[in-house]
Amino acid sequence: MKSQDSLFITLEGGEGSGKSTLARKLTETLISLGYNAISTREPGGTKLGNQVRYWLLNRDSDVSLGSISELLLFLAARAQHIEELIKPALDSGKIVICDRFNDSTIAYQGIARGLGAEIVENQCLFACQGVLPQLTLFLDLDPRIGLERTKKLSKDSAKDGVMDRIESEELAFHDSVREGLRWIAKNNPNRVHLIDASQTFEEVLQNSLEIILYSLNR
Ligand code: T5A
Repeated sequence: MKSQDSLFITLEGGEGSGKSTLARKLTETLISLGYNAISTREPGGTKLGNQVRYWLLNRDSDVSLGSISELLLFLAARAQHIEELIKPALDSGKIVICDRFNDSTIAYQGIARGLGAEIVENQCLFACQGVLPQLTLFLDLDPRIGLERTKKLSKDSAKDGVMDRIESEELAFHDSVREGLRWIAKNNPNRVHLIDASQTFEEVLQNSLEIILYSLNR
């Protein structure tokens, strides 16, 4: 195993932009190169996070959810995720790759739901207690392509093409998420790297690895 400093990496992007596939492959590749890396996702990563994920995403859940409750549930899952998994992993020198984090909350709840980017960012900072990503890969993709990929994936996995509560929002909502993520990338050029997710998966992986290895060897 290489001696390394910890690195907190987040993957951001719209539905079906390839984050989960990339998180898996990046972790495998970094481990094969001798790095100590783990991947996790939001909402999720802990028992509480997985329960909250069900309330947030499952369309069969009979829990009704307003925008503010939705925001606070994402943040409750995040606070627990940081305390239970992310901070201990970083403290022990690991590379942590997290599929979605604060930028998703700012883009989905702050911008697309209209709660306000600044107020949501402040709530995120409170939930994170100083644990923030050093590097973010933003997989930028037209939501029309991403949603098609997601539909195909859920068909193939016998979910019969059923979309979750947020995936099934209107296209205008997903366009607004993309604009929100682009705005965040523009305002955080040192942290956020935009990757064209319409390329082949191999190209996306190669671009991502180059950015991560550069950051690790700096
Ligand atoms: N959310 C989340 C909020 O509203 N606020 C928040 O604060 C947070 C944290 C999470 C939902 O919650 C919302 C956002 C989401 O709506 P989720 O199921 O975790 O729900 O949703 P996603 O993260 O969007 O997961 P998806 O699986 O839909 O998308 P991914 O992970 O981006 O895509 P992936 O890797 O599963 O790929 C989809 C398909 O495309 C193929 C893959 O093989 C797969 O079949 N693929 C490619 N095909 C062609 N070219 C490429 N380059 C490809 N890369 C992958």
